Amino acid sequence: MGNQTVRSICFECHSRCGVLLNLENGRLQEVKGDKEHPISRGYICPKGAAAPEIIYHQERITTPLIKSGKGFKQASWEEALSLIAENLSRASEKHGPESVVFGTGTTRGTAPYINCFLTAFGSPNLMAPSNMSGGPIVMGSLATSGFGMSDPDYANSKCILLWAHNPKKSWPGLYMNDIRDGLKQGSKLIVVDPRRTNLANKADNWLQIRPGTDVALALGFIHIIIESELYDKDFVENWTDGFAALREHVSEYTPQKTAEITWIPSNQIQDAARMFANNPPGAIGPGMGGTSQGNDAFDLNRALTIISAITGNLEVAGGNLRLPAPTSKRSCYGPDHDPFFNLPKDQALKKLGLKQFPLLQFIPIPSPPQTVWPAITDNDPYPVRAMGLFANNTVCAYPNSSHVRQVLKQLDFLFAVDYFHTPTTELADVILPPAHWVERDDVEDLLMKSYVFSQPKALDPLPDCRDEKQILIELAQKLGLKGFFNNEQEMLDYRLEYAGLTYEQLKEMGWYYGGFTYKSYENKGKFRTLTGKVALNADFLENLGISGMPQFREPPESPYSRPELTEDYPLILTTGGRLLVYYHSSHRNIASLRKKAPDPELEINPDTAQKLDIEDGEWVYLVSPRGRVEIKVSYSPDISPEVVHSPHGFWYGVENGWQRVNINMLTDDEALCPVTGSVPIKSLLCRVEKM
Ligand SMILES: Nc1nc2c(c(=O)[nH]1)N[C@H]1C(S)=C(S)[C@@H](COP(=O)(O)OP(=O)(O)OC[C@H]3O[C@@H](n4cnc5c(=O)[nH]c(N)nc54)[C@H](O)[C@@H]3O)O[C@H]1N2
Ligand SMILES: Nc1nc2c(c(=O)[nH]1)N[C@H]1C(S)=C(S)[C@@H](COP(=O)(O)OP(=O)(O)OC[C@H]3O[C@@H](n4cnc5c(=O)[nH]c(N)nc54)[C@H](O)[C@@H]3O)O[C@H]1N2
Ligand code: SF4
Ligand SMILES: [Mo]
Repeated sequence: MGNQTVRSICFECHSRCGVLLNLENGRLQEVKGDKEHPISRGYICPKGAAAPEIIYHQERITTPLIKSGKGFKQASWEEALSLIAENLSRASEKHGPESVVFGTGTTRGTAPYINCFLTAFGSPNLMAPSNMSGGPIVMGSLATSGFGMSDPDYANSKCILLWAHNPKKSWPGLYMNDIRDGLKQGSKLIVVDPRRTNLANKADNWLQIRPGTDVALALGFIHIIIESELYDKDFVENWTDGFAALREHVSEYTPQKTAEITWIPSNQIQDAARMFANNPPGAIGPGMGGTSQGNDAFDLNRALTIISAITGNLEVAGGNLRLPAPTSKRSCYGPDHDPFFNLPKDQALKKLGLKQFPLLQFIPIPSPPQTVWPAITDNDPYPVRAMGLFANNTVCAYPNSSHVRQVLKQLDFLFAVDYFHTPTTELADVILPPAHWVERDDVEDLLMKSYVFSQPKALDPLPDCRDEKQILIELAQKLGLKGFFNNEQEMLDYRLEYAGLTYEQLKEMGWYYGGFTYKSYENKGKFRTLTGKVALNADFLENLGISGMPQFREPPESPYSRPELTEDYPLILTTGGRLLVYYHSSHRNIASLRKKAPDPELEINPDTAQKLDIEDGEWVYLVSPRGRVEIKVSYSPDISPEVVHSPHGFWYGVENGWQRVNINMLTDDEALCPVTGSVPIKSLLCRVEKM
């Protein structure tokens, strides 16, 4: 077979870096960055380079498994899929198709096909972590400007504002070239983060915020920008509604009051707000997680969109661009997620989460996991009895892991599709082994850049592993579903319909670029909102019990909202700042990556640690009102004395690791954002105990 190189797209994370896959005698030897890729330009991170280790890992699941006693026994695909089909049919016959829920973790390619499957099956219930990931960004900006998410055009910006976002670790291939280009051309940099990250260290202004108080800071910014008359008067007059009400609303957020709430010195807040308004065009980067993980996540993303709008930065080069999404609603994040486009209305209205979060009827976001749990435990609003999980380590990913685990155990039937055993697959009745991204053809849209790439496979799946598209096709056949795809080709082409391409054509081209338009509202004469203008006061939401303007809410568990807890839990905990070498709970079993970050480390200010007589490198207990984990102390002068930070996703290699080192043992799943269902995992109370 000899040597061969296949040009493809890495899918170990969402950055979609271009890669060259070098094969020797049919075996993947090496992954290199592709210099010709328009965005990553040759960059590759250690996760991408580790693909051969992942594919040929001795722990990879390489055959279907069926639960047998306390363990699993190997099974044929025929047996495994028949068992799944039998159990899904049983649940559906007894309790209706809505009693079957499929879940995905962060989008890993299969989501659009899973939606189509659920439609054919008749269930409106796709569960995903969108409520703590991009969902609140989409909801907040759609409600304000009529477009769902935006591309921060850093490369052409004169002021880059990174808000709860550390792209050097989380989106290196996607954003770091742009940020470097922008900075090289003299762009200012403002970072809002409780930790002095590498980018915060380079910033003209680093605002070390008290976790969970971002809405107050954003309202403070708006106040300063308006009162200093630094807003774009033409834009505000011609293209926004509700300015007077907004001005009145933010009047209480004086620099003084904002400083008291956020613990950032008031002169610094004023400097930063003025810097952003005085250096157009300015681009705001909200990342995807940090601004979506609070009890006021909807309001934070509305407030950020308002800052962008009143400073004249919407849809201008160097500002925040509207995503044209070449694959439109067939993109992996597209509204094809939504039963309202697909199912009869009475069935769509059964979507879990609608009862608690009525806005989900108008803005298509999958069901928040926390709205699925009561259906499993209490038949509320109706029974959910069977579940299929694709690429989701549910137990470790979602807040309050002991609760999540208890809930999953109450299902009649659970199947999971994963490369490796996890604390979640352990609970499954059937486990199916998927093909790795190197082993599957796929369509990878890079929404933020208006690109869609082909991801041609370089290898066939290991003998008894299967492409998830194929798994869905075979399951649909077993269930006798009408209207689902017949082959993978149809599925790939379906994704590209809006781009007017077939997968074969895209493969020839490598990628398709949809381009951006600036100020599209001028041509159209309107924004895609109810009034045709940017809603600075979205009073139409008041019918749904949602305030027209962003409101700061004190985090549900903070020194001010729960002062009685502070004696036992004196520190503020924020979780989940990304580590470059890991994707969520994955990759801990990959030796080359684990070597780089072997232990979960608690970032703590040395002054705080010393007062507790705790040394650098010491293992301690970290305790919240919900539980206790073990963690290794890492002294960091870059975090304030009242705050500590823990990464998420650790469990592997530690006996009962999901319980002992998984930070979601401490997080809360009850105090949700009332509009989006977001969970406040960036701001909790905790204490550190010596072991
Ligand atoms: N390597 C790697 N990359 C990833 C992922 C991964 O697991 N690993 N996950 C991907 C996914 S699904 C997502 S959603 C994105 C997330 O992407 P981002 O949300 O951009 O995540 P981070 O880059 O870690 O940035 C979050 C920053 O917010 C700061 N922060 C913590 N609490 C607060 C707060 O209360 N206020 C403010 N202003 N800042 C706060 C943290 O210190 C951290 O530096 O990352 C994606 N990229
Ligand atoms: N405390 C805290 N918790 C958090 C966060 C935080 O910041 N703090 N961030 C949250 C966010 S933003 C998100 S998006 C969620 C993410 O949650 P998840 O996406 O569920 O994250 P993972 O733990 O990586 O679980 C993914 C599983 O999918 C498997 N896998 C990887 N690729 C594939 C594939 O192509 N096919 C299949 N079938 N399996 C695959 C991996 O082996 C892994 O076991 O976590 C959330 N959890
Ligand atoms: S940043 Fe790393 S893991 Fe993510 S796509 Fe690029 S190479 Fe792959
Ligand atoms: Mo996410």
